[in-house]
Amino acid sequence: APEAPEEKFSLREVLDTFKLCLSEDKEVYVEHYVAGWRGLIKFLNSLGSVFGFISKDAVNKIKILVTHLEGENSSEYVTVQSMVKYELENELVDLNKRGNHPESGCRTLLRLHRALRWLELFLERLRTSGEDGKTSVMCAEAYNESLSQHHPWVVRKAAGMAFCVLPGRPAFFEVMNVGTPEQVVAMLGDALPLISEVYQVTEELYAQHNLLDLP
Ligand code: 1PX
Repeated sequence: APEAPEEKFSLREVLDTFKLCLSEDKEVYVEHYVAGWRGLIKFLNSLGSVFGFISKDAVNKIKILVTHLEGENSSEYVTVQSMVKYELENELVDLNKRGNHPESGCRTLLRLHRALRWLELFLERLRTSGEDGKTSVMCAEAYNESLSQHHPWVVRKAAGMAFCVLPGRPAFFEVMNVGTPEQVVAMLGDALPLISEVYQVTEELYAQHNLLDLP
């Protein structure tokens, strides 16, 4: 086959982006967090249009964060820590019910943060699965343990239907474009602690400020 003009996209590079997310003093850079999600969405889109409703929502969330990142107060949005501080001090977050700030950075990032927990659980299952492991089951279990708790019935139903058409483990590993199954497993082993740390740091920050249930 002729050489593709653009290098084929590998999930390794995407997960590597999460390495860049944490600063030395454990602050989370919004820019790299967003970049990580962009790559994941690209991967999701390559799995087919059934996942369109999922990627559409994620793309919307990313757009909101980019608007903050590039807006007139961009310097307040460098890290998740500075964003939380800035938005809380300036009353830019709807804390108890939806109101004037449906697009706050805090509530928007929280949605991706919850999805990051799903990703962590799913990747851990993929990493430890056997050759005949079912991606749809791994995905559903990870979802039920995390994100689903924040979703209404219709969304859970639609998500469940989408999971059913996930490719099997071999094809799934193939699209990841990382190499042999052994290399995929090794790559996941490297990437997971990073994703997990980004998740933990964000989780603690949100817990400290009572932001885990933002409407
Ligand atoms: C090797 C594995 C890599 C897989 C990469 C897949 C990337 C998945 C990206 C999922 C991003 C999902 C963001 C969802 C944010 C959310 O929860 N939004 C809901 C709440 O938002 P609101 O503004 O209303 O408060 C919103 O209602 C969501 C609607 C869309 C349905 C979300 C279903 C999420 C399922 C996640 C699992 C993805 C399955 C991918 C299979 C590989």
